[in-house]
Amino acid sequence: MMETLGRVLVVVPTYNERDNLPMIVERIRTALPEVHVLVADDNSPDGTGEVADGLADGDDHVHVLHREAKQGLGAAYIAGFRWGLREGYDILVEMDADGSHQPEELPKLLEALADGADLAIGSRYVPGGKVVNWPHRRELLSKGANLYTRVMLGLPVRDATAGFRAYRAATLEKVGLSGVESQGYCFQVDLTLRTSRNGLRVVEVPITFVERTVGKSKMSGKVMSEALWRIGLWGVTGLPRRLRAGRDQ
Ligand SMILES: Nc1nc2c(ncn2[C@@H]2O[C@H](COP(=O)(O)OP(=O)(O)O)[C@@H](O)[C@H]2O)c(=O)[nH]1
Ligand SMILES: [Mg+2]
Repeated sequence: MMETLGRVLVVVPTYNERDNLPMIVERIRTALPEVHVLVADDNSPDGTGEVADGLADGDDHVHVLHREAKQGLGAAYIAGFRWGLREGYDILVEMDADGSHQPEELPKLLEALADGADLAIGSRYVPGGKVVNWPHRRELLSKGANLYTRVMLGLPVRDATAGFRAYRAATLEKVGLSGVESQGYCFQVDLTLRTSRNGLRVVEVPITFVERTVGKSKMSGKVMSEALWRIGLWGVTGLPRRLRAGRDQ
């Protein structure tokens, strides 16, 4: 499968993940020894960047992108994707550093790409998908965000906010990253919408999301309010298109 897919880069964004990073890099490298890893660190005060440098020193499959300051998950991914596209990778994967996304499930996502998907989403909300150890209110927030997204945008995706995904380089090139303004977690919805609107094939693969046991979540009020207003705005500006599409059916 890996021969048909080409070179794979797993982008791992980090902010204060010093105690998680060695574990996740080790698990990625063991699950799929061919893939490369890019840590995109926002100058974490806890020294995650130096930990990443140490890992890269001992392994030519590990790379580090040092960013100046905390600018959000979306901004870190855009910088990581740009780096990967420039370096000629064929597949770009998103994965959290905290162990919530299990590297052992990555082959399933890559298989979906090998079977013809342009974007494979590791989904918690399709049959077979699961969430382990999330507090009730966090699960409600995630399900509410997905419901809001579906109502606003009419996307045929159950888990549009998911952060465990694999893109073909060609998908990102077609979609274009220069117009993406989302800084926080709504970046995930933004790229799902752009991929779908470009007529590309989005496939959801069931995964088990396991809540972190080490470190703290970076979910914040700022992240939530950005998602709320941006998704609302995309919903309103995309309405004429949805009405036209409905009439043409
Ligand atoms: N570089 C960077 N990484 C971030 C930022 N915000 C979150 N992350 C990383 O994104 C991943 C998911 O964040 P997390 O806090 O676990 O979110 P949650 O799982 O939704 O609670 C983790 O690897 C974080 O370190 C950011 O502003 N910049
Ligand atoms: Mg997490």
